Amino acid sequence: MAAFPEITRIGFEGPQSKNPLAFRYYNADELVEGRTMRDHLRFSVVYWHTFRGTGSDPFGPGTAQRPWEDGSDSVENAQNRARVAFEFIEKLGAPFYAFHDRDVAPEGANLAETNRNLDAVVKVLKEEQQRTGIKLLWGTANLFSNPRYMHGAATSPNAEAFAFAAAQVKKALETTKELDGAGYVFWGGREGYQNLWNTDMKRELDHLAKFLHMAVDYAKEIGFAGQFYIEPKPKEPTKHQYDSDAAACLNFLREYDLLPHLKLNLETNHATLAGHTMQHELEVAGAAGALGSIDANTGDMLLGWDTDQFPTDVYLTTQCMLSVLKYGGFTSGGVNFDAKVRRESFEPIDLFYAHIGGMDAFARGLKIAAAIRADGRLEEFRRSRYASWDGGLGAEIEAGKHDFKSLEQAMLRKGDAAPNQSGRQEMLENLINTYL
Ligand code: XLS
Ligand code: NI
Ligand code: NI
Repeated sequence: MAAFPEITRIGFEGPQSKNPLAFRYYNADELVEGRTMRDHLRFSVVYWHTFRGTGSDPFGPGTAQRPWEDGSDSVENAQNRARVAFEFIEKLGAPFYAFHDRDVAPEGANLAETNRNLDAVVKVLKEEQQRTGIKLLWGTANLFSNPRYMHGAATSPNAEAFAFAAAQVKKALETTKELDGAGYVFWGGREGYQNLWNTDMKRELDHLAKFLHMAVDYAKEIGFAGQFYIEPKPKEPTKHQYDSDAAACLNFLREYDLLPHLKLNLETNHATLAGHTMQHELEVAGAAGALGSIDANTGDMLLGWDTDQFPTDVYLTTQCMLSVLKYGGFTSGGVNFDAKVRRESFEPIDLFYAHIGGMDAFARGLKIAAAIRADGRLEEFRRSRYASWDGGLGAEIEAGKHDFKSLEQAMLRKGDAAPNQSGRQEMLENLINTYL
């Protein structure tokens, strides 16, 4: 029996449509800069929020109505849920999904049983992928919910917690390969600290690097060619997460010779928790050649935690897509909705409204970004702002023809630097608004 009998397939009806169950901007086959919107955006539905979220919060239990759930933690229920998930993703028209090992299958009494449970559900996921053509954007392991990971996983002071996490990631990599996943994500759930009195930070970071190297080596061994990502987040659940922002991740990866193996999976709400904009994080990653994928969501300025709301702000999605296009577009990555419906939006149909809104916001962002690029005035302003580096002294400095002494000579001769030009922030903000 269908879980969403009232929905056939969400279609594109154009901006004039008044149908809340239709796309007004996301037109999968439409070409933007010579590439389909489907291929530009590579939308992905997350299993954890969309199919495991209950609507609970720290102040009360779940509210979500999910009539297909039988209320048990059985493998059968998990297999049925997997079929429902694919019904949803297919009707929505998203080409990808993403999951943690523990989202899809229940834990057993021990590791062996847990692995068997996972295999039993992965069998269904594989069938459903084949039936629908929906692909796995990335897999990951949940190394943060089980109490064994209370002090962290790869950074735990308990060596056997590290070992268990290694076994879990080994299996998750095998599973991701089995499902032909395009990538694999490390989000350091509890890889951080609550206080430094009990923490050997250097040793924990060494362990984290060792863990990631083991993952890279094992992927090579089994022939998993998907892209690895690390997902920055500054805090929550720990006070300080080691992967705190894009720059901290890049520094860590560089220090431990991991940069060739991992790109970044950037999440909007994590960026803002870090005190940055998503645009900042995208530019930091892009400049390092490490912009891999995005977890598309948004926080709430008036709530201080990772609220994981669906992104609907076109200004935000325009910024995201400008950076993504600037750095050549997604290859293995995509726009992964790491977002959840609000506790008050408890009906199954709300899952459709939420994803339609996010997809349309990104489709608009893509089209606006492409228009800004085609128009060229923004880029031309930015380029001309650096004109002093294109010839004369600037070009000589860039070419390595100067040192402090020669520059002192040049400025002694001139007496002062050339006058500055206006940054024109307001003019540029006005320009951006003309495209919206
Ligand atoms: C949590 C993270 C998590 C990762 C995957 O805040 O966003 O959902 O994306 O482990
Ligand atoms: Ni995320
Ligand atoms: Ni998050």
